[in-house]
Amino acid sequence: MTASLFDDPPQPAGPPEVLEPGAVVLRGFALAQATDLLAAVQQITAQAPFRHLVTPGGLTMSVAMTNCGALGWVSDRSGYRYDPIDPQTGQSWPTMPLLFRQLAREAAETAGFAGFAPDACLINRYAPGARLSLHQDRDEGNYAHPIVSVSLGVPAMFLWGGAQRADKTRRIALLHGDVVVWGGPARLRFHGVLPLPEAHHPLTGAHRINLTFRKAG
Ligand code: MD3
Ligand code: FE
Repeated sequence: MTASLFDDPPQPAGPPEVLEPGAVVLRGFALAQATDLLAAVQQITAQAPFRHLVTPGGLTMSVAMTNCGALGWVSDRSGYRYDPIDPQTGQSWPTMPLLFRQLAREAAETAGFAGFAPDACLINRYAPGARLSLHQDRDEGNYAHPIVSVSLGVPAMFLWGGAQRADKTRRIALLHGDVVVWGGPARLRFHGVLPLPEAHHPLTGAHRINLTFRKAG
């Protein structure tokens, strides 16, 4: 095995890094909780398994998804929505663990968004080659609330665009334990994730797991 850019460097939680107003990267913010977060993801997926959703256009997403919290993000041929019921099981989504809620709240507060109380956590699982094309997150009720994202496992290259799909994009490496808060003027930026490289992480194997915390209701 050769050392590469994708190896985790020794990584203390760093100072908040402002990408642009409202977009704040907290390197290593979730590192100390990573094992507990992943154990909670396992509990959640025992009740609400990862699945590949179909877009309104009929394409199957390469990223596998599930949710916890009062609301879950789903897609099918009829559109995108937040739903209190998992359409696959007919049951409520698993409860959002306290650990998740506290981490999201603390990250948001560190980035300048005090009082963030998410009611939805979308959990994305990337296998090698899985990607997320450029999109905006526009299915939430109130864009005044930020979105908090937590990256775990294999590092990914995140694409950060502008207010229009055609705007120039920047590439930002998101590593195990990194947390990013997207609020204010950054909330409706186009963004995506490049195909996940073949790599191995001791806690997730070939996968990357991303948690995104939202106030959807
Ligand atoms: C910027 N997830 O679930 S996290 C998504 O890595 C999503 O799985 C990606 O985009 C992932 O919708 C990126 C970073 C992220 C999440 C939501 C945002 C950035 C955002 C919402 C608005 C602006
Ligand atoms: Fe998104």
